[in-house]
Amino acid sequence: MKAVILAAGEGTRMRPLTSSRPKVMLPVANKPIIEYILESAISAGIEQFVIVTGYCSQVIEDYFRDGKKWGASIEYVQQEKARGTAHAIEQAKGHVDARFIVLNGDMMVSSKHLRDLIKSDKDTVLSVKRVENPSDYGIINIDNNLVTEIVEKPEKPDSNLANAGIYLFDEKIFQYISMTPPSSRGEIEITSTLEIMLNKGLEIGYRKINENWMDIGRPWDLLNANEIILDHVKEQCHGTVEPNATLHGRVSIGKGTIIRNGAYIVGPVIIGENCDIGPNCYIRPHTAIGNRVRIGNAVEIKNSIVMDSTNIGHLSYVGDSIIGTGCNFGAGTKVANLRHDGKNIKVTIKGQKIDSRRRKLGVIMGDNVHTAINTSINTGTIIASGQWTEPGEVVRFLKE
Ligand code: TTP
Repeated sequence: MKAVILAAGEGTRMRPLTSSRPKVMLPVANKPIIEYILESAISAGIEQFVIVTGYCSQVIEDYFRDGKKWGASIEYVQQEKARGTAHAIEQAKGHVDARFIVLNGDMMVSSKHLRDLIKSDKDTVLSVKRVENPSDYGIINIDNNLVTEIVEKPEKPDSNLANAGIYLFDEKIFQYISMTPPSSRGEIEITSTLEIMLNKGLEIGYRKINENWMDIGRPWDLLNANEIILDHVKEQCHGTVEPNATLHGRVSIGKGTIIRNGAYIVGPVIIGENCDIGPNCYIRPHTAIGNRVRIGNAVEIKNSIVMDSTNIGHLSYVGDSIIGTGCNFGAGTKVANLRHDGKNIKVTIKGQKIDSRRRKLGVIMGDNVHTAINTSINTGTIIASGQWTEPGEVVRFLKE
């Protein structure tokens, strides 16, 4: 059986992290989100993939190429414009067999669930996950082992089973996709297609996900996923650790990386290749540092994702933050990650203040940002790619 992975969306809610890459290529514990899905599907026995690409498609193709490195074969189809999930699936027509699975490229799921899904005897099956905040999801109502209704983000949900973005289809789906009109947000959505099928009396089955499932839509979801994945990181060292550096717990160190004296690292932490860490820095749990990163003297960093080729050279604090590629922190740059009143941190996403449901959240920084000395960054601030700050500047909420 083949799997279709939907990876054409930009991930507008992730801006500015998606300024040079699609959402599915954002790193969690130093690997793109989509790689976890691919690996789960491969463990479930799937060897052939169709990846639907669009926004920044080259980034995906350059990384996965023909898939051989993963023991799989990957074909790419283009969705010219992100016109919706059903429209994305339609691009795979002619590239799949009679039965196939579809996976959103921006979530994580276990191979066990995929193995169970593949075994289903129904032609159309949705994966559902019990969630605490059903109003944020497409909610599935059920009766007698069948789906009866799909309601997008209901104000008063009748169930807490969310559509997990993982489906089993047969070729009939293309016929119903071609009948699907654009939704109120102008997209040809697979949930609208499924509603048409329900109205026509077709049976849609569902399968509950009993293991971990993560939907990664907003920047802080990356931090939540990073924490969960790093909890299973393997302790390994392919670099050099100077004799007076201290490593506690599980720390993974990549090839060509040097950990200098006085560095104090408490795992779970992953550090990529060719990094220069220390002397005298403090790296705390749940931190993922990409390749060619410099973390210098008197820098403390915790629970953060730092992407490739970024320098945090001296006297800085970075907590609960996501830092893009090629950034440079001036000496003394500090990131606030906790409000005085301890309330949840809100972030402005597409012009709206959204509760991140996190008490601790620092900065979401795009690529190639340069902060000048003594820059102070407030909680939940977004800094657009390519921005520079003035010495002593205080950055609040949004810098574009
Ligand atoms: P969404 O999260 O609904 O959309 P998005 O990735 O564009 O993100 P945002 O809402 O922040 O702009 O997409 C779910 C999955 O489907 C995701 O893996 C991207 C993929 N997708 C496509 O491949 N084509 C599309 O036209 C759309 C809308 C999504």
